[in-house]
Amino acid sequence: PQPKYRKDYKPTPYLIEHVHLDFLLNEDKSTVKSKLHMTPNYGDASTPPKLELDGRKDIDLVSVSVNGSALADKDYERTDKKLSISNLPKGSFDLEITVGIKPQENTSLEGLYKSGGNFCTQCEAEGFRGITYFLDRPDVMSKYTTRIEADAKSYPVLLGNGNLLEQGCASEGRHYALWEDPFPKPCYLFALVAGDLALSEDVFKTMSGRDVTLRIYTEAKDIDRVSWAMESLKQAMKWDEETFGLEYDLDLFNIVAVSDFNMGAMENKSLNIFNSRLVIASPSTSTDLDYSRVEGVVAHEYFHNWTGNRVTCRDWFQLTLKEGLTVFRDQEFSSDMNSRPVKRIDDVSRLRTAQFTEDAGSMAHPIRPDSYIKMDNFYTLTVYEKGAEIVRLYRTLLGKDGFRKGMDLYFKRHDGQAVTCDDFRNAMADANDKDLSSFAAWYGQAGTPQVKVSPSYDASARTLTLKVSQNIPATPGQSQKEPVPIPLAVGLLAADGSDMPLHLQGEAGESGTTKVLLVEKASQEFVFTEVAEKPVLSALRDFSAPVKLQVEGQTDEELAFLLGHDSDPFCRWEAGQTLLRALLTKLYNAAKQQKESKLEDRLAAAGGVPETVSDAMGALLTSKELDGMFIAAGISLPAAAELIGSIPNIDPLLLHNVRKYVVQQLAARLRPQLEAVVKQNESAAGDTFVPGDFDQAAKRALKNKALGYLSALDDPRVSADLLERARSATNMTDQIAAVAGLCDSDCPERKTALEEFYKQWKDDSLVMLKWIGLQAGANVPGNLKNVEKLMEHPAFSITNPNACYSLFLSFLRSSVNFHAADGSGYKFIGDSVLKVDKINRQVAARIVSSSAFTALKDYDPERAQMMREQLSRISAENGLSENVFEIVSKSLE
Ligand code: BAL
Ligand code: ZN
Repeated sequence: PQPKYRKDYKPTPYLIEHVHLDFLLNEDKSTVKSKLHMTPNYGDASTPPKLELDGRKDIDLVSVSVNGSALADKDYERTDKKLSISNLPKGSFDLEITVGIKPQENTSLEGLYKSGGNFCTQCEAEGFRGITYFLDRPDVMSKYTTRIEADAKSYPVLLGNGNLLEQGCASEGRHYALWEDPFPKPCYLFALVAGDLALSEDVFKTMSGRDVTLRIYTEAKDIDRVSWAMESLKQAMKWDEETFGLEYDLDLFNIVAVSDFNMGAMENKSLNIFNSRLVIASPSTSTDLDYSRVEGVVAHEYFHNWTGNRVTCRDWFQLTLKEGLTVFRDQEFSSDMNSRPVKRIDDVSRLRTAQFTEDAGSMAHPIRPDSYIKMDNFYTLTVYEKGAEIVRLYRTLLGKDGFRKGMDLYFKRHDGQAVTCDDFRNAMADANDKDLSSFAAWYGQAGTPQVKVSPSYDASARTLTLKVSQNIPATPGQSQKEPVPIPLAVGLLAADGSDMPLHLQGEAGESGTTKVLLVEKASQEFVFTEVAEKPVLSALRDFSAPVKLQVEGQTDEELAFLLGHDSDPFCRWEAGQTLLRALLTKLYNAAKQQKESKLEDRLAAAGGVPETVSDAMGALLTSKELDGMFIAAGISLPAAAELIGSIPNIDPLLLHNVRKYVVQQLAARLRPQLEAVVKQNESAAGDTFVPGDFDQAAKRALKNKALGYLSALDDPRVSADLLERARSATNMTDQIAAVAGLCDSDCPERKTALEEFYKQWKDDSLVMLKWIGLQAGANVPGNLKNVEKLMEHPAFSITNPNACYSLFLSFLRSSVNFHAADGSGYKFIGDSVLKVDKINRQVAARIVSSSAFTALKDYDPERAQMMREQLSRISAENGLSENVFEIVSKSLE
């Protein structure tokens, strides 16, 4: 397969002003008739160029005509991927195409397919070409009308984009609906749904006083579990009006939940289609985390109506234009709805564990990639999460008002257009009269910048000098890197823990207590004056840029001090994490060096867990001033993924055992405090679960984190207590935490808890996903056999993406079993990728791209070799999808 390159972008020679689609949906074969009003976009060329429409080989072409005349064979040509038409008339013309497709056989879930007996679509990025031949690229924006016809009994609900124009009976028990979308859109935003669905309805009054009807559709059995999604939608609509002055533009907004969906959800114009796990929520079946995901994703898809739909991308290389910006917007929304510090910590943790890993692996790419084989492979953490961090840089530099001015100008200039990331940056720059051209480097370079800060205090001059340097490591295809502009927010703490006033040399006046330094060169110096005493540096406040920071000469005592006092919540949390990362690294290195004695003895000989660390964790655990959610995040150990890459040739099993040792040591030492915390945060009998109540959720988070620590003690009393909790829990957050606490140990309560959980929830497929995930991710040695058995279990279905993600992605997180020294875990994933690829290429690609196979160079040579063997085996497979091929071949380079 040939890659596509960003540099090769050319405008399309034809545009499509209007699209009329007529769907005749049937059980065996469905027919799609399209009538396209084509307009020339080729300038004054004397001969109209060839029209090349995208398609897929499973489309059955029935007829094609231009201006009402059927085309002769010589006028068109078909390949697996294209329909090329020549001898076209000059000027505008109508093109009519009729095709046959078989949605019921479409297991890729791209284009039109069936889920739970209902028809639905997923067209982003390039699924529309599986429905009919079309100019399947985002810079072709058209107005659509859609007629859908199907059997009235089996498919009573017929939904399309925009407004319902008419509906009625068709022949022989069939009915139809005609929809019109007044806003021009690219075909990736097209959607239809035909099915037997229940509906929940509400109304939102917009800021200009218009009533918008809001409808959520699900299978009938789930319809009483959509109130949280509806509430979240209304909050998001209100927030976007208040924050950005953005109002919804139609009188109807539909959300449909389907159970088979490759992604989380999709922002089709006025007809969002959602993976059911991101719509359906109830206290007994959903955790606090599930609730916050529903809130965030409902908002994200709604926000796309402006950032993505009204202003869309010129080409797919620009994906971060809409995704980075929309993730930033949903992060801000969730911060305003809940705890801002906790949201920031969660987002940074995710970025560091998953995006930093991606940025250092074989698939590393800039937020605006230069090339791809399959666009589906670039819906990545880099494009989404790092992209959101780059949008955040503008907000940090320009301030809230400056950022809003930039957004306003962006919409004023580009509403109704398909544009590029440069257009967004220019709007930010022009609205604020600033030169932001150096920010282009963030869009073009992969890799996580490493920033080193060396503070030195001169007592006699009362100055603090910060030497700051940056370095971006080489990534595949990019050996040389330019410095990027890095806003580095810093503060200085006095000995009493208070923030010192800041005076930056060369700037008049005081800069408050947090100063954003703009680091633009490979190395730079900044001097603070009038610094009355030797300060403790608080750097990268609020994680002001997506970089890895190292503060030279920082001691454990300083970190403990920052953990106790920093006014910046992110830096406070980060100080604890830095302490723990340093400890894990030190213990790992010690354990690695002397292999003779027992691991525990080796770790104890290396100093074990020092009191500085356990005291700091103990103080955090019992803090009265901090909320439970923050404390739970603060006492969590950094994920293994944060250390892989920073320790060469890592042995992941040894790292797992070192982490386990640290957890056990902390649990043993802090046991009385942990038990007290559990008691203090127990919910009172009769308490009702209130969705979105932060205080309640914070108590649960802290209690369950403490129980998690206690479970590491392998104490039969703790296991018995956890089993009792699993049985008596009144909400899923507590129930799943109790079962999870038992999952990594071989105690008898583990089996009982899992069996009882299954009996209780076997009829709820969303809860069963949790049950599958818990078992597949367990770190019990030899668990692979159970995971293989799970694949045969009725709760698992290989054609369902959620089930695959729960089983395979959870298994990838089991250090003990995925990284088993005999290579059995790697072989299992190799086999599974090949099996899934024959059914659903996007899911198969997601499994392999989430695996350590894409970062094999970070692992010990034996493991790296075994991973390579699996990659070679996959790449040799006949009929391998382009999706999997792209990831595997890059990982083998
Ligand atoms: N556009 C794909 C799904 C999402 O990011 O909203
Ligand atoms: Zn999105």
